Amino acid sequence: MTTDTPADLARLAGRSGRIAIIGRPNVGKSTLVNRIVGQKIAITSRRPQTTRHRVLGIANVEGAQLVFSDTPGWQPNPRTAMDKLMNRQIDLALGEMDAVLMVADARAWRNDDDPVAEWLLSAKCPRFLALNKIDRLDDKRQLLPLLQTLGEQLPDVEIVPISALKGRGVEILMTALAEVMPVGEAEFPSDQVTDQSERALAAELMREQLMRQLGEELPYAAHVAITAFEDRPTVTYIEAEIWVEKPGQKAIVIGRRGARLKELGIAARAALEQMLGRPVFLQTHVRQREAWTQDPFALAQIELGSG
Ligand SMILES: Nc1nc2c(ncn2[C@@H]2O[C@H](COP(=O)(O)OP(=O)(O)OP(=O)(O)O)[C@@H](O)[C@H]2O)c(=O)[nH]1
Ligand SMILES: [Mg+2]
Repeated sequence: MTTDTPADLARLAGRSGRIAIIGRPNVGKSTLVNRIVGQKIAITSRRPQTTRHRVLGIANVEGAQLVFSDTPGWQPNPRTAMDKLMNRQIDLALGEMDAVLMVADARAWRNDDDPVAEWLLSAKCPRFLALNKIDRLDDKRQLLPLLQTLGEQLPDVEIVPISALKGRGVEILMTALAEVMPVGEAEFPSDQVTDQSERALAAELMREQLMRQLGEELPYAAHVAITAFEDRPTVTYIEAEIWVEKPGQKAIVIGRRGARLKELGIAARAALEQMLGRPVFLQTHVRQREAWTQDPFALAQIELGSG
């Protein structure tokens, strides 16, 4: 437990750096970034492989600036072009870090956590492991054996139990991270929370609804492109295209008599209005684009996070 007094915290002032967050899919990386930043800047869902490209989340703590790179879940055996794209996004985040933070599930260590832990151990900067979802443990004592084993297996890794969803342990983690940041000027203005444009975030919020509402039916290959984003006098006018690969997928997204698409639109509009703080008029179209996941131009758009 940290018991910092205000005088202790003063040592954090004037520090600034980047932290890469890595972990297998679905452990709560994006939930943690949203919690840290205090706003929804990264989409989350129950499904693995929700995050596709690196997103920066910027937080300021006691005069220190922490810039987190949220990354897609690590894929040990990338097969498709999309898998490879996602792993490249992790490399990108790791190339620019001052600390690396692995996230794992506090309930159980899994085999696919191992390659991520190996990466963590090979990093040349301060290393942290957040054991997430402690709110789901029936008894906190369940954590002790895991803490002991990991403590032995991961020397020089600071381990912090957290609940990204409930916010538990997150301040302790942030203070510990701030302490190892290099002294230097803040990279971003103190009111900036992400590097993504509102337009790119709009595409992501729409895709989040696809991931959440379509569950297993979702064509993994669905993509959202924003084709218009205009601030008009009383509303922000947004046009979005949902790309799918097969006619059957198009029918799923549209639903019976358009019911599914309508639900998606209602939920996405609410999320967009919350993000923008103003009314939104949203038009959505579904387009079938055969094999777009093989199209380098379409993939490049995703890679650049341009929606
Ligand atoms: N109970 C509980 N659930 C959590 C916690 N953190 C995240 N979750 C849930 O875990 C699921 C996955 O969360 P994400 O933040 O999307 O996970 P991710 O690691 O970013 O996943 P990918 O982007 O697919 O790699 C969501 O349903 C979250 O609500 C937590 O602390 N407690
Ligand atoms: Mg994610």
